[in-house]
Amino acid sequence: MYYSSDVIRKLDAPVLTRHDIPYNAALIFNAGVAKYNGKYVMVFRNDYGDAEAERLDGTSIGFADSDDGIHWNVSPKTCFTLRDDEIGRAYDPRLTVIDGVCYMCFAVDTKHGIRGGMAKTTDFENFDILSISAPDNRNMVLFPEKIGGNYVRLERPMPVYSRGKDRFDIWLSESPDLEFWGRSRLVAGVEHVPFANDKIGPAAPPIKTEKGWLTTFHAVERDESRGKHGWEDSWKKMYYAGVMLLDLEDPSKVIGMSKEPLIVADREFEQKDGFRQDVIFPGGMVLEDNGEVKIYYGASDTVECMATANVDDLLKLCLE
Ligand code: BMA
Repeated sequence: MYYSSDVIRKLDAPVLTRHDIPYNAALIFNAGVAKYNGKYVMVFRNDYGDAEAERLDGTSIGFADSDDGIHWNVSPKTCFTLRDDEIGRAYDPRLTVIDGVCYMCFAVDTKHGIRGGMAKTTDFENFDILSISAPDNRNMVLFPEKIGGNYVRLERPMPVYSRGKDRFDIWLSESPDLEFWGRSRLVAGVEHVPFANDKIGPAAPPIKTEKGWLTTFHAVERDESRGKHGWEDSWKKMYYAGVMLLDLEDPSKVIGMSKEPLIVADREFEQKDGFRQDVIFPGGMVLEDNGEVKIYYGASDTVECMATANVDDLLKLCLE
């Protein structure tokens, strides 16, 4: 049984729930957050339907902004939806700002597999899609600057044939233009994470520190003895957040990672309520000038939460 690390300070309540949304919303979670033009900006996943009846009808992405990163103003309309004959939905958005442009990575469910998409925007109303990967890949996060002349992203392909069900790992690819991606290499395998027995994947986009790129990741522990933990008949997975440090010049090299989870579902509303209980999924990490790191995470696939930690404490966890 794990608890959140001592370095983590959680807010007492979620920063965003379905009750804050001016349109149909059942589950609000797995948001991407960045600082942009003097404000905090958030894109969040909204699974809409009827939460009371535990029914979901579809997924959209909504937008909110904030002056302090805690209190959010939600836009009156959703900002991004993909749906056609082939594509079912876009979800789990992540944000990275490079040179005044906001890049949004997202997952795309299609009839022919799960793909990873990337788009750019400056106003959160108009999005240009730059690339959508081959299946099966998702959980993409873009680094906030070029490294060695190329854009770089972390990603999580799903190699079912060769790795067996759900033995998924964290990878990295490079691109000269955000459209063509290559030079792919492994960053960390699920077997390298002591608190995962199922799969791992990227979480929030990395932040730059003197010691390396600091980034959270999600780590999944499967427990076959678990029964009903949420809306479904059974939910056997627990999602923890971990933190790791990647080399500044070659971020496919892991300098170190936390030996225990960084954030665990240990609040009543993270463990006992919601669609899928015991799920923590960071999507945004903001480093403030005073060394505070704001970590935004979806909890129970139901609400969006925030915790803070000091950057030096996070680095220490990776280097211990
Ligand atoms: C993953 C994704 C996430 C979700 C998690 C737990 O496979 O669908 O969006 O948070 O499962 O349900």
